[in-house]
Amino acid sequence: MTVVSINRRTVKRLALGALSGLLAGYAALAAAELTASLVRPQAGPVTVIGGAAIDRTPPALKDFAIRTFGENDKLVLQLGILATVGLLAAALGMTALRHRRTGAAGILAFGLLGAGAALGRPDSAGAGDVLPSLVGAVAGSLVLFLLVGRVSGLPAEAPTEVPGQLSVGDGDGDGIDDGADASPRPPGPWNRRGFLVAAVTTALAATGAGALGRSLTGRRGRGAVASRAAVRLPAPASAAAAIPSGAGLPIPGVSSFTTPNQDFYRVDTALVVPRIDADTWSLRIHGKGISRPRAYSFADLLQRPLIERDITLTCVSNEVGGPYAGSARWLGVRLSDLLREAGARAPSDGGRADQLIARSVDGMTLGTPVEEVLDGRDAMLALGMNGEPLPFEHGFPVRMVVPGLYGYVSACKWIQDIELTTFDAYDPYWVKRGWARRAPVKTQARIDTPKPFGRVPAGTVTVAGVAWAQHRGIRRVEVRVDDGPWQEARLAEQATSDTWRQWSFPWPTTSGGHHLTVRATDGTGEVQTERRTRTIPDGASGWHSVFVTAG
Ligand SMILES: Nc1nc2c(c(=O)[nH]1)N[C@H]1C(S)=C(S)[C@@H](COP(=O)(O)O)O[C@H]1N2
Ligand SMILES: [Mo]
Repeated sequence: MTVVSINRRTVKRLALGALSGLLAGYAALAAAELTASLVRPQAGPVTVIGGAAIDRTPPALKDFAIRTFGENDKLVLQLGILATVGLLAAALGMTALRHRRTGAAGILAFGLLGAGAALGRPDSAGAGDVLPSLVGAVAGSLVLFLLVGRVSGLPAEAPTEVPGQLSVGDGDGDGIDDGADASPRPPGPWNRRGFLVAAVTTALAATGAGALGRSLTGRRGRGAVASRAAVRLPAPASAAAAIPSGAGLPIPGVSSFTTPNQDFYRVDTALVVPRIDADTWSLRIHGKGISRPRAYSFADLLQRPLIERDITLTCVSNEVGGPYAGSARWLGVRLSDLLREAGARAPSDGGRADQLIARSVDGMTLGTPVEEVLDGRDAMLALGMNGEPLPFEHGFPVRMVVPGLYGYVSACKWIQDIELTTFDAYDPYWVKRGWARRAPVKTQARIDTPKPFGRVPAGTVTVAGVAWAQHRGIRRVEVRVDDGPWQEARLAEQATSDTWRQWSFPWPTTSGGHHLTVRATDGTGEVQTERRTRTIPDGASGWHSVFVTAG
């Protein structure tokens, strides 16, 4: 026996150990997802660990992820978790070659971690949530135990392969060394066929379990899909003002005045989009100063007089020039009506509560100033978005929309509870993570065209984009070429002060590279600040600038 062949044998053993680990990990996840489909899809280990990871992500890393992966951030996170699980499983598989019980126990330990994460989720439905992780771990450790048992016949060092030798194992007749790791014993023969059969069986069974789980989960959401399909949105009692024909400029590359639902940006922490059956949904309103707490069904809200408004929504995580802004026509119930009926009063009117906490079915909490909700602006519980029921991604059946405030302090999707409290008494989700308690939208102008580092032809080029300062409106937009003077851009008509406003600027180019910079002035006359700030704690500020080459 040469050194080379010993190494090759060792490598083969390790590879088979790693493969056993990977298959065990795969079986564990598949069994877990199947169990989750029966218990609660959101309780699956990848989802709960992903959720726990999101909750613990430092703001800087979250911003990096949003910047780098955009709306694929959740996909990247899930792939990262799968890759980590794969690596750990392979390592446990190799460990199990020598210490079979340790390997299997390792998988069980990860199952306990998953179960702990499941219990710690804010939307945890209780003890049943631990089942997916635990069932998965038991399945995984059994698979590992079994597969590694078949590999143990392949010796790492001793050249004991004797054709026709009978299985020796540990004497219990299964040819498997399943205990007393320390005491050396003659290994059984390498059972290639046995391993192969077990490995393929595991892979097939896991794939089947996973597919079954996915289809059961899909079926679970069917009630919600049907309830959404059955929604007939009534005509509003107070229709939105017609959008002036001059509000949308016919310039290629400019964000359309109304953002179609399928293009609307999405920012949330939900790894699984909640699919709520509108027929069983209800919303509770209670808390400080609410003398008549009550619950509303979806039908209750639909029967009320509805308002329809064009409102632009912006995310606090939007970088200067970033994509997280969109405008839609929302249909909903005036939130101030519901609150006043329940007995609420604005702090300026002697009300004791200054913060409204909105809670979603997935455990998210958002804190909105009560004063703003009651100050006459069109704060609403939206049921419709651009003429259809809310898409699931955007909060079906009901979400909040408050003009002028960043989404994280106002726009609760999948809302199920409204509680009046004080800023002193309670910090919602993002505030606990370092973001500001109060966050009115900052004035921003964005160059949509030309694109950064683009090439433009010689002659006059149309520079254009959108500007927003929700609830204050946009009074002026100016463009600067390189270090030249500020020149006034042409403004599209303003629909309302709650929507963004398009602008354009004819730029007579000179050949070469140029910096184009834009700034807006809001309806109060305040010029957008040049001072660059990060998104945290209360939104990015500074001027948007693009570099383009002309000629
Ligand atoms: N339940 C829930 N609601 C939420 C969030 C969330 O993570 N969960 N994110 C908020 C944030 S940060 C923003 S900017 C808006 C985005 O709404 P959209 O995804 O419909 O554009 O939703 C808000 N509502
Ligand atoms: Mo946001």
